[in-house]
This record gives sequence, structure tokens and C-alpha cells, in this order.
Amino acid sequence: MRRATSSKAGFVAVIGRTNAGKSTLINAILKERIALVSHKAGATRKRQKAIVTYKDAQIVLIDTPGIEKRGRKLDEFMQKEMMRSLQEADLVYFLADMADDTAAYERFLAVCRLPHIVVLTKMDNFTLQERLRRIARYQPFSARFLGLVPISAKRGDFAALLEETVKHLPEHPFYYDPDELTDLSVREICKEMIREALFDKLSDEVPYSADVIVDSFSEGQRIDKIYARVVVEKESQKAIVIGSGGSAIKRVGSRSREMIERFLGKKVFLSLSVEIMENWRNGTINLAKFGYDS
Ligand SMILES: Nc1nc2c(ncn2[C@@H]2O[C@H](COP(=O)(O)OP(=O)(O)OP(=O)(O)O)[C@@H](O)[C@H]2O)c(=O)[nH]1
Ligand SMILES: [Mg+2]
Repeated sequence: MRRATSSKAGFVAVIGRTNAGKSTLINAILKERIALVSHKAGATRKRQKAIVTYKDAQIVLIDTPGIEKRGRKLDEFMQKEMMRSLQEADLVYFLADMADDTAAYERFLAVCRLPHIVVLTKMDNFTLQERLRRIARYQPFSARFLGLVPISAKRGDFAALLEETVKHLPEHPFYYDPDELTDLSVREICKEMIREALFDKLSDEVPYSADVIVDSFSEGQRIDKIYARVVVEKESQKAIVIGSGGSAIKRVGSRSREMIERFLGKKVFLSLSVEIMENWRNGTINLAKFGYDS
């Protein structure tokens, strides 16, 4: 807790099925890319906080892994991260793609009694008439939610959502310095950007089997230097990440460097190597190595 500049402050857990648009919403509200976004499901692996100042309130949004189960040690960690975010939360955003039916929301209601706002995402995919029809499907549950706000991260107008949020936050001093954007370190943000490039540039299952260890980050006057390893589970995956003549890892490297340079506002030298750690998602090596420690 840093200082008492605000009358209202609180933690908002952003939860919902994988691919609902949780990380996209957080980046869009912050107007900074700090969270990994991918059209592939299961992108976010760890809880992370984004600090938003809106009028005289501080809203700490907690990005979480999507609700899904697959039974590996890493999946268990992801589930626990989502549960931990609920324990910290004063309020919850339940995010659902406007295209989805209410089944995921009904499952959420069956297990969670926390005060929440239903946020229907990707409304840009629908006509006005269709939006109203889809919003109406949540009306039978209106006694359970504090508010329902349709959004489009693409269009980017979040005033209605933030106004509704502030209404339900407790009176409390700010938790973080308002100049801070996130609780992630620069190293962790770099790691997520490299992971995003893996999701972006590699097809199929490989990004799921992959993770990134940033071994060193050193700041220079003109250029920062980052040495990182992409870790996969098998030889065949390593071959895909490298690509023929190193073409795939080059694409991943230049996409990551582009994102990191934009974020840091500075030139970056990025060295990426590829390594195999067999079955790492099952915890054959300590998941804390990847920052996934409980
Ligand atoms: N058209 C449209 N697409 C969106 C919008 N918000 C998110 N998306 C897309 O939805 C996909 C999933 O977005 P993410 O933000 O990674 O979803 P997530 O809920 O964080 O997913 P996990 O981390 O896997 O749980 C990406 O391809 C986004 O570009 C939106 O408002 N409109
Ligand atoms: Mg995400």
C-alpha cells in the first residue's frame, strides 16, 4: 500500500472462458500491450495485475487464465491462479464472448457468489439488433449481477464499464503508485511478448508445449540486451520452433523484438535459443523455473 490519494480502490478479477477476450480488454483499457493476446485458446498462464486510474478511483484488474481443465501440472497451476484471483477480488468481471450462450455463466453462478459485472465481449461482430437479442439472454439472471456491459475492445470505449465498476468499489486508499502499469517486471513482460510471438508465428500445438525463460536482461544506454531460451518438450517441437534454416525462430525473434522495442521505446538486442525439457508441463522440472510458483 503506497499512498492515500483516492477515495475508492479495489481489485477486479477478470475471469471467463479461454479466448473470451480478457487479456485484450486489459490491454485496451491500459492502452498498453502488457498482456499476451492470442486467437488460440489457453494463452494466459499466470495471474497478472494492471493498474488503472479512472477519475478518483484505482481499479486493479487481475488478468487470469481461462477456465478450462486438461489435467497437467501446468493446467492445475492455471486453475489455481484463477481461484486465487477470486480470493483477492472485491469485484469480478465475468467475461463472455457475445457469440456464446449462457452455459459458462450458469456454471459460474453455480459456484461463485461474488459480486460481479457481466461483460459481453466482441460486440463489434454483431449488428445492433443482434446485440440486443444476445444481451436479453442474460436477463433471467439479472438479480444475480450488478450490471451487464457490452464492449468491443476493437472500438475501445470503456467509460460505461469503468463507471459501473467504480460504483461498486469500496472506499479505500490507492494500493499502487498511479504511475505503475502492472505488477509484472520488465523481464516478465518480455517473456510474455516472446510467448505471444510463439503463439502468433507457430501453428498447432507447439506454442502450448513451449515456454520462455529470460536468462538475462541488461540495460544499455542505447540498446538493451536480452538473452532468452524457448523451452519445448520434444525434439520434433524443437525442429518446428527452429524451422528450416532457422526461419521460424527468426520470425519469432523479430516479432518479439518489435513488441519489446515498442514497449520499452528503445532498441533491443534479443538472443533466442531453443532447448528441450522433457514433459516440463507435467512438473518434471520445477514449474517455478518458468515463474509458475505457487
Ligand atoms: N472482434 C473482436 N475480437 C476480439 C475482441 N476482444 C478480443 N478479441 C480476440 O479474441 C481472441 C482472444 O483474446 P484474448 O484476449 O487472448 O482472450 P483471453 O480471454 O485472454 O484468452 P486466454 O488467455 O486464453 O484465457 C484474440 O484473437 C483477440 O484478438 C473484440 O472486442 N472484438
Ligand atoms: Mg488471456
